[in-house]
Amino acid sequence: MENRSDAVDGQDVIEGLSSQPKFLPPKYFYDQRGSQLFDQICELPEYYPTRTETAILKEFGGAIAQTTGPCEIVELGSGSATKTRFLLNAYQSAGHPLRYLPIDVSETALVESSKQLLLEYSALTIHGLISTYEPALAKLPAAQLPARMICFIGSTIGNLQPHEYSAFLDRMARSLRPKDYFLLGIDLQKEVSVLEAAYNDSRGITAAFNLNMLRHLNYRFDGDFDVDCFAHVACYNQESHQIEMHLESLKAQTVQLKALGLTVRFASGERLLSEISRKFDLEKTAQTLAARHLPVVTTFTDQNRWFGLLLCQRSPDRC
Ligand code: AVI
Repeated sequence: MENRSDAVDGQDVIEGLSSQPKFLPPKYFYDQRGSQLFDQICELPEYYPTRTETAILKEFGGAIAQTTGPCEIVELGSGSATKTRFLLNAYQSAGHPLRYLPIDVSETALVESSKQLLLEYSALTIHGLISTYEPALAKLPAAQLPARMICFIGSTIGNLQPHEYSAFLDRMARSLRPKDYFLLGIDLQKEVSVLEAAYNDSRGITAAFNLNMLRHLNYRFDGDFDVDCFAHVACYNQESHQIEMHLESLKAQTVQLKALGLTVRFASGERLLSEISRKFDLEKTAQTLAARHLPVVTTFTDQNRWFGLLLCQRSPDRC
């Protein structure tokens, strides 16, 4: 297990809360409570992405293993590696060697899931990296199998801002050798009512997840956000094709984050953007990937075309 996590000093919080309109990076959702709430979101009847992508992986894992042949599986944001098991099962059934390189910022999640996987798959070798994506991709260890497949599933790519998305795809292309694979999970554009229900669930779990970010900031930066004075708001922006999740201030208030030396004023009704979740078009995404030396080899989707899993293969650079 290698630790390459980068130091976090809250500079991004200062920047986001000093901007107009205010924003916060979605990484602050994920303290221990936030990760638990996210796991609960994945089980909600309204939140279709997880179960839809899982069903796609279950159905087409064999086709993926057949296309790539023996290859090591790198996973960005591996978490509890629940969905990964469908890939490992498929590679095992195909008689391919099992080598897995999970990358996650949470040491606990990485160690616990790796221990569990090693119990379940006797032929598996694991090289874990405790890291954010960028440093991990920049320094992946030398491949030990003929090919490598980097997986970025769960539509986490949808939480990147457009400029981060472009930079991420460029970095991905640089991290892969020609003929290596990139497996990308994307949530697709669909009826607004389905999308908005997924981020406004009837049990209020998504609201608790959103508001927990403020508790996390209080803990981390000695803050005094009164969580009861903010409300969860999530709506679909049809022009940008993205869910926008906000924390709305329920009154005029001042908040301090002592560890950052920061005082922030909120007007009544002022919204702070806590997350975007972009919804993609299959054909346009394939064009973007092809332009980045990552042409799509096979597209897997569900019957409703609600979620897409794109298997891309790194093309050689042309001079
Ligand atoms: C992690 N990510 C893909 C989730 C999403 O759907 O954008 C995060 C999430 N936010 C609210 N619900 C789920």
